[in-house]
Amino acid sequence: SVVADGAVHVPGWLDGARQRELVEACRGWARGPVPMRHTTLPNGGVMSVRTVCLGWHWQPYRYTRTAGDVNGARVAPFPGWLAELGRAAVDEAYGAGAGAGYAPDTALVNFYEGDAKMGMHQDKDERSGAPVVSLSIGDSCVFRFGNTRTRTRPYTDVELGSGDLFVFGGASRLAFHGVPKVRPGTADPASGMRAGRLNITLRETGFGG
Ligand code: MD5
Ligand code: FE
Repeated sequence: SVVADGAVHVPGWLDGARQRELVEACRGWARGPVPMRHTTLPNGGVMSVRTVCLGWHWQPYRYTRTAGDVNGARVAPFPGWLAELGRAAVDEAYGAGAGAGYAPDTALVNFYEGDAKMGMHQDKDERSGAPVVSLSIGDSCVFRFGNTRTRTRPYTDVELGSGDLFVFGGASRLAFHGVPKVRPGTADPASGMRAGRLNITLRETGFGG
């Protein structure tokens, strides 16, 4: 369903087998070369989610090839099959053919465990206007989709479940958003997640090379 201009939610887009494949892949990426970790913010705060990146490493608030804030290693490459999945996702959300030129070069994998959440923020460290593709697996959550002006109301709360696709493009690309709550124990075991919520976002950094 269309939540706002350019923001499209497709519940249950990933089948169980695809979810389990992604969970397995994330388990591998979480081990290295850059281990999944809680990101420390410049103000000294520590994010409650744990994150691992592919292609480019996001450290607040820039993209680098090596994880200077973790272990200095170069991040794992962004796999071609994940870009292909991203193009299929954009086709699904915006219509056949819409994904043809989509060339994501980074993925942020966020793992929400316990009472992990994410405060309202904008994603504006990318230099590309291309959409962000978001895939959710495991426990369901409340996703708060806001506006481009403030981190407060008006916003719309959307329930995201396992296998859901959300694409944020156009006017919604720079909207404030966050995850105020994950619902513990709601993961379908068929997703491959025993506990917690996994979110994979595909992005174009616009940095090239
Ligand atoms: C999550 N992750 O569920 C979300 C999904 C992040 C993050 O917010 O930055 O890692 S991505 C949601 C998103 C991306 C770009 C634009 C908008 C939402 N939006 O306009 O609402 O872990
Ligand atoms: Fe975000």
